[in-house]
Amino acid sequence: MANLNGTTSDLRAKFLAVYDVLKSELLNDPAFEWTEGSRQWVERMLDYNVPGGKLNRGLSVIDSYMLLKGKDLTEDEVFLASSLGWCIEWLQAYFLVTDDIMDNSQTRRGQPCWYRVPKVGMIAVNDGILLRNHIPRILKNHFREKPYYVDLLDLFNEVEFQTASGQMIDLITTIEGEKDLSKYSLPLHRRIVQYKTAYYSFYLPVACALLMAGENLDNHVNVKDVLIDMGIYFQVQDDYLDCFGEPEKIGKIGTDIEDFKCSWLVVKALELCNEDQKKILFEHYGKENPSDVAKIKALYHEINLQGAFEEYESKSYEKLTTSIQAHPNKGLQAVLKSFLGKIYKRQK
Ligand code: GPP
Ligand code: MG
Ligand code: MG
Ligand code: MG
Repeated sequence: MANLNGTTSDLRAKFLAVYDVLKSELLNDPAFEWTEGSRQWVERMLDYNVPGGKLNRGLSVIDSYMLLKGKDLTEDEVFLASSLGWCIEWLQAYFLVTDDIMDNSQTRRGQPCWYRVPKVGMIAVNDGILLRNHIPRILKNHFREKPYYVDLLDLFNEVEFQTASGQMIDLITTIEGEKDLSKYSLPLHRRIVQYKTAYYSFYLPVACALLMAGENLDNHVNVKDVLIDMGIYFQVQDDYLDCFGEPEKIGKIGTDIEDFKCSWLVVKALELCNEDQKKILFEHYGKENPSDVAKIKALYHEINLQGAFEEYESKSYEKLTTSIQAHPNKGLQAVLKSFLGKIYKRQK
């Protein structure tokens, strides 16, 4: 039976079962002399940070691989596609654990950010490094003999580099003493979110499925382009939800206004504001004080940013649908459509 995500509940259960297998292999990694304490630490850290999200990225690898093959997968193929899916969830856990420190965030997935858990603190930095190191270990355990092994390693390395570069430009626009709203623009926003979000969240799952299907990634540049555009739309939604989403639903409390982020909302606000409203923006954006944040939020309501977002959302949907329909390969069309269906008008 297909659930709202278009993934069968059976497949979701199989995917979750693979997490236990991978975790157990990592907790018995022969390259380290485990003790009771170290094993307990890593197990708790993994359970806290890896499986608790929407799992969209991970499940998409299985979905996409199935649509590319055009027939049911063998048990072995489901296991392998799930393992790659989990590698992306591990990558995501590594990014989120460290991003929450950099963004000074409070909560994630409805619980305190890992670094805010008592006795964790800055050990979370090393946990992030461990999460990142688990990925090539999982790949080595299950893909070493595959003809596409080198391409997989290269793919994860490229995408991690792109994400860290995007994160770098996300962060350096907020440097204390250099805060300047007039440098914020739609092209700068696009550059940040393309790199920090789109490659790892949208291109990576499909690229993993393409490699499993024996494809050469160089032949799929147009699929990549559509996925990048979808990823940009996804991060605009994330920026919108940071301010207008319900923390109970999105599982996190927004920090973009306090952090002086180059969010889609502030870029759009700069476009819509009159001179007086711009003064409010320049005076109160990027301050910790709740009364400054409240002034920015009131201004966002006054200029109907929600309406501007809804317009952006339907225009993006139309554009993406048109690009998907222009794609010659039916299997890939189905992959892209399934992705778009999962995120259109998301509330979390
Ligand atoms: C999302 O930004 C981007 C990431 C989580 C990538 C982080 C990359 C690193 C190399 C650490 P965000 O801060 O808007 O996400 P969220 O709203 O979930 O905190
Ligand atoms: Mg961030
Ligand atoms: Mg963040
Ligand atoms: Mg965000």
